[in-house]
Amino acid sequence: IYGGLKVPPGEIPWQVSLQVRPSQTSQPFSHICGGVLIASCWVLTAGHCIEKNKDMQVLMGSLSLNSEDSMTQTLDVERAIIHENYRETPIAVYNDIALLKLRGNNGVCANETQFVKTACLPNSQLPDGMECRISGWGATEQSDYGSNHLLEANVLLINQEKCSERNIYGSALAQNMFCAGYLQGGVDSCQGDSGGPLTCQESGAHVIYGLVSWGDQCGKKFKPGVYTRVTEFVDWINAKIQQTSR
Ligand code: 4AZ
Repeated sequence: IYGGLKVPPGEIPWQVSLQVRPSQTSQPFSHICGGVLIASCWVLTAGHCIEKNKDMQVLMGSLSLNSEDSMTQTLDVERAIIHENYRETPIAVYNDIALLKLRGNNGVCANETQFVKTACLPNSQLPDGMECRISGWGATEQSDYGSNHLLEANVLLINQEKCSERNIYGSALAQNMFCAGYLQGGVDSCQGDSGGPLTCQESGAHVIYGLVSWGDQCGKKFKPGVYTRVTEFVDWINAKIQQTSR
């Protein structure tokens, strides 16, 4: 996160860290992406975060990546479901969404605590200009390697036509993506934040509108962050969860 601040305990309890173990086992797990807890056994993340044939785990309830404490819950990923139309081209990443099913006991995976809670899925579009929140352990203006402590920043939803102008993203911006941030640059998501949440508050509830997806570098003028438009994928999410639980 560029232009971010440290997150206080319990403020973003749906934020998870997606971690992979290198192909040679016995190596430790390391953070690759963010994710969002949407149900006890389900995490939403970006499609480009999934590394096939590698062990994955999810860390939740923790603000710091290098010190596990009593608030931390760590769960294995039982299965990753990448969107059927996920595609990466030199121009953009399309349908950049995936679901992770966690390994649990009798349908219970994450235990709800003050530090671990689910976020809501959206059921309406939001107006341009609304202030929303992004978070993650990704690259900062100080470090390409990311932050050890979870950071957050406020961003504004940017009008789709505006963000499709030639000097911004032109035709690379599809309808199931949206831009958020500031056209003057500075505050943005970055590498390592991918798959993490963009939430907006609606009558007190925190609703997951976007997943960090892509952008032309980070914090640059006229190059705001691009997010997967979660409203376009709610039916897909519900269908996959139902199919898998049957
Ligand atoms: C990345 O490389 C990435 N500024 C993520 C987010 C943004 C740019 C790049 C948005 O994963």
